[in-house]
Amino acid sequence: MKRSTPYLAGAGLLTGVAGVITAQSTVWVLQAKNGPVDAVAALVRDYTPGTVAHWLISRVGDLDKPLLRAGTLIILVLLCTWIGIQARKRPLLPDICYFLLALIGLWAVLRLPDSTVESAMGIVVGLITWIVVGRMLTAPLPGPGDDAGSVEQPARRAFLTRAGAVAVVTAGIGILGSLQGRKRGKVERERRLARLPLEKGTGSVPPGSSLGVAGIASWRTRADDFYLIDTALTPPVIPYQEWNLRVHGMVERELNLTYTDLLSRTLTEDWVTLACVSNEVGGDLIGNAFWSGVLVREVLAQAGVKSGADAVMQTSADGWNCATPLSALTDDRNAMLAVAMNGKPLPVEHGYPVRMVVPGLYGYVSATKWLVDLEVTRFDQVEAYWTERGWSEEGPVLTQSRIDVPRGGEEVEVGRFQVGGVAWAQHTGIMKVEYQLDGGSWRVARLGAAGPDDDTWVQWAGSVELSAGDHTLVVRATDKSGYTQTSVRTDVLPSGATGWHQVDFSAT
Ligand SMILES: Nc1nc2c(c(=O)[nH]1)N[C@H]1C(S)=C(S)[C@@H](COP(=O)(O)O)O[C@H]1N2
Ligand SMILES: [Mo]
Repeated sequence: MKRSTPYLAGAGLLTGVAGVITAQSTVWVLQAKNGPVDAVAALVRDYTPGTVAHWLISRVGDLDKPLLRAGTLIILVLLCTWIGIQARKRPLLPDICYFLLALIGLWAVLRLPDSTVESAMGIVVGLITWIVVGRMLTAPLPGPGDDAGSVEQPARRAFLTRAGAVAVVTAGIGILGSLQGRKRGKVERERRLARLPLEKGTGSVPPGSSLGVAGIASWRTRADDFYLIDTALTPPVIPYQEWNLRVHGMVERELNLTYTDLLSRTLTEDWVTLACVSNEVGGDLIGNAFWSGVLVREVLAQAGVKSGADAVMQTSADGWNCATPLSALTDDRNAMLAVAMNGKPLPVEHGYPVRMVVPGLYGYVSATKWLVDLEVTRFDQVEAYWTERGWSEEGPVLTQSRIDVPRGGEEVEVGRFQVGGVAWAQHTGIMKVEYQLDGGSWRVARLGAAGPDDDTWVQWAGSVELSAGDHTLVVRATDKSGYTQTSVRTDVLPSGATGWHQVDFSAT
């Protein structure tokens, strides 16, 4: 045995462990099902011949699961140790082996029915860790051509420094990952068990809001399907007991509200369509949900807004902020501190425990998730996250319409064909939607019902007669202020995209 062998073995072992820890931490933090360790253990369980498995279980009783996990880990770590020993002799071997092991891991995860993309993310992170850490640790060690493979200073020092750093960093990641995972688990339990004092619960969908055309976005967006936009790498996880909202700035009385304070007030419940300013024409960064929460204007009235104020700076637990026109929070549009989405406590990703929902404004100036601070102020005294980055100060939602059927590039049958989609002008309301086939005359679409106060999108539908060949469908909406969407296409920056949505498709 060459004297470098123990070092290489150590490098392999440490690499193996580091990858398992980063992979598992990723899954903890993302709160995904089926971490890599358990998934591979399940794979081993399922492919162990029944008689052997039965015999083993009868021997070890209740310990079968911990032993299965430990056994899987020991085999993996032994393999990784061997990979380390081979690393300098066969330079390609480590990467190939890590790749194959990751493939097995991926298979183990994806074969389980309740796995998600997040479950697989752990494997990807683990593989990257293996490849990077494996190189880092073996690089300082002598290769086969070097002086009989003995490890002299400074190679030894370099190796030990790197190994120490890897050990400390991975231990840190593991501890943080498991803490974050545990906190998230606790919050998910608390969300599941919460009984909010909601009168209308999940809210009933207004009659006639759905036109029954297959392919149009469902009028109510399920929380799972609702678009997600934020700057948080991992969402803040805030148990409701720890949540607190400070209301301060240009007010007569500073307020500090707890979650229980909020729930003891009368809750407003309302359908509101939320949209992102970065939504391209035809894009899907928009969703409609039934929200429940406390009216912001009641909270502001209690605090007593001083004259001269025209803005409210909202800050999230993760430091993100936005400035909202005071008038939009105090007028009749029922801006709310929302605690529920579609009748359930807000999902963590959508701002649990409390977020702001303001009908008619884009999310980046209004819809703060994980909201913890409201400062009544003046626009000329503040700059917020997105306005600092070139987006406009005020963010009213622009009147827009989208074609959902047909999809771009779709091939449909010749003859009569139902087209449709959605249109929105939150808090103004959609008056009319028109569609145009192949540059012909504009035809008026059928409209579905909107939610109360016109704070929601509407579905639209129409029918066209299709000949064989390529076709183009265009849509435009007119809102209740009488404004018809301009055909001029503008970029989403700085205040939202304008222009008509157009879809090219063909009929055969
Ligand atoms: N804390 C926080 N809140 C935020 C954001 C953010 O980055 N951080 N993004 C905003 C933007 S740009 C939009 S469009 C909406 C999106 O809300 P959703 O992810 O629940 O759909 O949240 C808003 N609230
Ligand atoms: Mo957004």
